[in-house]
Amino acid sequence: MLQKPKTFTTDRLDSRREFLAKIGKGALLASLGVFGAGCEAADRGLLSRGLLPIVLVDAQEAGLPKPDMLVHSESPFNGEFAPHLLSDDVTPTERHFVRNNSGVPERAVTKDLRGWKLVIDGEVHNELALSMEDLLRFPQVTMEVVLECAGNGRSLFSPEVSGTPWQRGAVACSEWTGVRLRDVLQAAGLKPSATYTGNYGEDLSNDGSEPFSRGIPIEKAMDEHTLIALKMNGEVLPAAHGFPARLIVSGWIGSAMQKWLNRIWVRDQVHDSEKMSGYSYRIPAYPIAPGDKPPVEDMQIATAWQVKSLITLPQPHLELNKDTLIKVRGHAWAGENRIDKVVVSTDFGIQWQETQLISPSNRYAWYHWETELTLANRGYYEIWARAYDDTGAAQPFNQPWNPKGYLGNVIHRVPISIGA
Ligand SMILES: Nc1nc2c(c(=O)[nH]1)N[C@H]1C(S)=C(S)[C@@H](COP(=O)(O)O)O[C@H]1N2
Ligand SMILES: [Mo]
Repeated sequence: MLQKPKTFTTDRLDSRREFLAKIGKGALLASLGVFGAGCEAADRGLLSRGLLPIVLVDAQEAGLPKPDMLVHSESPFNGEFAPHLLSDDVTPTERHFVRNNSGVPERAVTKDLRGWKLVIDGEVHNELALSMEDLLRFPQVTMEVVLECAGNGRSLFSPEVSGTPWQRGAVACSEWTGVRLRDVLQAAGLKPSATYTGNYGEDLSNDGSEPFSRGIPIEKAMDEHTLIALKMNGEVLPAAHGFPARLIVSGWIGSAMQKWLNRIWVRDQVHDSEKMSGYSYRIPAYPIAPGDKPPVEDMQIATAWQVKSLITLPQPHLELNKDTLIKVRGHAWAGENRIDKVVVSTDFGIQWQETQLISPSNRYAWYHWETELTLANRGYYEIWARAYDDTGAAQPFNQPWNPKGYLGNVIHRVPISIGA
């Protein structure tokens, strides 16, 4: 049975209504610390119990959609970019996909930090409620990290699976700055029973459903590349990307990277929220026939991404001339592994040409690759790219199937034509 987290919506709404009725607005403001000192205890208690009103705003208020975005849904907002728009080595914020399970908290738009705390509780010796100033006192680190939705490539699954029909653009590699989660967990003092985190954000849904919450094993939480990010590409986090704080869990699927983070519940067991259970963010423990649904006990939690590449140049359906140099480039990444090589083919995978691989600025950023081709005959061609990682794994020619369309990494094919 799931122990009721303090931020459960039904609980929160009922208590908040009762609470407001009892004390009225003055006390509420006082509890926010607006009227000065002496409210710290009340503040901390109320916030960690989610008793303060959290307002979710719609996509427009959060500056969405971004220009040139392919929008899959407005509410909750989900949008991506075509691969040829993702050619930057470091993805600019205006080209980073957005994946929301619910609304954007109003605070993320107003940038009002009053009443915001990051609570660390559960299997720790000292429960913490950290303000932004507290977090800024920890050493700040910066790294480029690939962030990719587990469902990226879902539209390439056959038979079709339900969920946002991401094409190839629910991936980006921006620069993230913040505090190592490990430093914060060490400050809280992990008990030997600490096993897993349960991560919570402020984007609580209003319909009484369980909030979006996922977790990571303590070993991954203690990895030096797991961050509580406070900045993206040098600026405070944009509303859509989790202001004031989000997790960056390098190499792992995007859903592990909780946005609008306000609580890390250190648990003595694997986090068993709804989004950690059933078929959510879980994949079969063994290969299954396309369309099959294995029993739920054969599903395991999806963690790291697998080897993958993206062609960002040329743009699909371009018409080019024969015997001219065609520049081909893109990115490659491999979850927790390293990229070994990227090869390209223009004859449906019969012959392959190795590309020049450019190492990333730091571990967990994506690699870049480039090459030049010439085609001597007119006609229809596809440029295929295939990445290999340092374990010998490579991208498949056909997409292996799973019930929710996760971790799709089938090789990318870009059609072009060569004129007469
Ligand atoms: N609080 C919260 N965190 C969240 C989500 C969410 O809906 N709510 N979506 C997750 C998923 S599924 C992904 S892929 C990434 C997307 O991050 P981005 O919108 O910054 O690209 O955020 C993750 N963190
Ligand atoms: Mo995701």
